[in-house]
Amino acid sequence: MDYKQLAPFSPDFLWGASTSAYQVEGAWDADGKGRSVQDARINFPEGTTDYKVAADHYHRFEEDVELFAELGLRAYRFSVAWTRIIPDGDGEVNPEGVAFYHRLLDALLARGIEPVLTMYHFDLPQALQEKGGWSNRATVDAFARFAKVLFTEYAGKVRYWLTINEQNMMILHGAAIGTAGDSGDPQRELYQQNHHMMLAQAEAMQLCHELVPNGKIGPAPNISVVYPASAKPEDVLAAADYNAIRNWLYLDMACRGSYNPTAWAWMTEKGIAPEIADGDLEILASGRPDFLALNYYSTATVAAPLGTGSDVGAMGGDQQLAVGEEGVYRSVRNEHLPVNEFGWEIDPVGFRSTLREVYDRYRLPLMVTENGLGAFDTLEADGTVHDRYRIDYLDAHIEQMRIAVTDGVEMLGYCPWSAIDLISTHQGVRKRYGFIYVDRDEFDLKELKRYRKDSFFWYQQLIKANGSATRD
Ligand code: BGP
Repeated sequence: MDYKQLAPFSPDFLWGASTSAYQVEGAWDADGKGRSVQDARINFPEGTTDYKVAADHYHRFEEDVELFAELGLRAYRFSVAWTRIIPDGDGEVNPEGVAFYHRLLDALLARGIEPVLTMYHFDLPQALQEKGGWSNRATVDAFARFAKVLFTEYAGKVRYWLTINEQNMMILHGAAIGTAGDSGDPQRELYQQNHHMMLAQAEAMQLCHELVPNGKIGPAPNISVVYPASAKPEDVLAAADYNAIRNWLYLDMACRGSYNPTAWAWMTEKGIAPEIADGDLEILASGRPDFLALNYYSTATVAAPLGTGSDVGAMGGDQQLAVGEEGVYRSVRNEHLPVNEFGWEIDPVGFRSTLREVYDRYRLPLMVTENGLGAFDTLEADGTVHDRYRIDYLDAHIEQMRIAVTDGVEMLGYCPWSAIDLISTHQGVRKRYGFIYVDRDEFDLKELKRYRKDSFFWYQQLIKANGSATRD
C-alpha cells in the first residue's frame, strides 16, 4: 500500500543506539568480574581479536556517554555482564560490578538518555557453563536470582528491560555463537536449552512486574519474515515452516506462554522436543511481556526441500545466513536483494513487513533493538570517516519503519547497532557498525581514540527532526 502522506513518529519516540557488554566494555577481569563464555572462547577466526579490551568502554564510559548525548540519543540499549554482578553466576554478588552499572546509569540519566537494559547478551558465566550451562536446569534458577539482583538494584533507574538477546540465534546457530553443548545430539540439547531459557525468561518477566514499579519488560529475539522463493504452494509452506521455527516459536512462547504448534510438530518429528517437567507449563504461561524488542538485519528466503540427500542450500553459519534443513526447507539467495560485504542481504522493505507481521500477531508495542550495517570503515588523516553506505542503509530502514508506523504499527523506539564501534560476534573489530569510530586494530590497540563518523552527524540531525528530516 502507498500513502500520500506518512504519519509522524511520536514526539517521545526513543531514538537510540545499542551495544552489548562483552563486545564493548573490555576490562574482562577488572574489579572482581568473573569469566564469561566469551572470555573463555578460543575459536576466534584467524586474524581477529578477542574481547579482552574491546572498545574499553568500561574505563571510558563517561567520555562515551558524553558523545551519546552530543549525538542526541534519547535511549541507550546496553547489556549488563552477568559476570560483573555475580562472577560465578550463582554465588556472591560483586559490589564493584553492581556499582559500575549504577555509575553508567547515573551518567545516562543525568543527560536525559533512557536506559534500555539487556539482562543477558551471549555472555553466560563460564562457571555455569562448566556445570552444563543452559542444558542444566539449575541455570534457570541462577538466572532468576541474577534477575532479582538487577531488578532490586536498578528498579529506580531503568524502565525498559530486555530478557535474553537473540535466544533464537543461540539455538539456531549454537555452534557459531557458542551455546551448542558437547553431547552426541547437539540439536536435541539446544532445544532443551531453549526450553530452559524460556522458563528463565518467563520467571524474569514475572519478577520484573513484582519488583519494578512501572517497569516494562520484553524479549529481544532476531526476527525477520521468511519469504517463499516463489508462489509455488510447496515453497509457501516451506516459508511458513521456517517462519515457525525461526520466529514464532520464540515469540509465541514469550507472548502466549505456549509452544507454536508447527515448531512443536517439527521438534517431535526430529526427536528433539524438550522434556517438560511438572509445573513448567504454568511457569511459561505466567510470564507476559509489555512490549516486544526485535533485532533486524535481513530477511531469509526459502524453497521447498528437494529429496533425501539433496542440497539444502546452506548459505553459511552465522545469525543472518539461513542454513537449510533436509525435508523442511531449502535456503536460497533472494535475487531481488543486494548483499553487504559479508553476504547479508539488504532488505528495508522486509523490515516494514517484519514490523507489520509481528504487530499483527501479538499487538504489543515494538522496539527495534538492533539494525545496522557492518562494514570496513576508513579513518582519514583528518579524523573523518565517510560512511555514506551506513547512512544509506539506516535511512532506507528508517523510512520503511515510518511507513510501518503509518500502517498502524505501534513503535516505541529504534536503537540501531551500534552506538560505538565494538567487536563483532564473528569478524573482529574490522567489521564496524558504530556512529563513533574507535581507533584500534585487531591486535594493535593504539590509543582507542574516538572519532565522529559522517553517520554520527547524519543521525544527530535525524533525531533533532524526530526522524522526518530527509523526507517531509
Ligand atoms: C546480532 C548480535 C549482536 C551483533 C550483531 C551483528 O546477532 O545480537 O551482538 O554482533 O548481530 O553481528 P556481527 O557482529 O556478527 O556482525
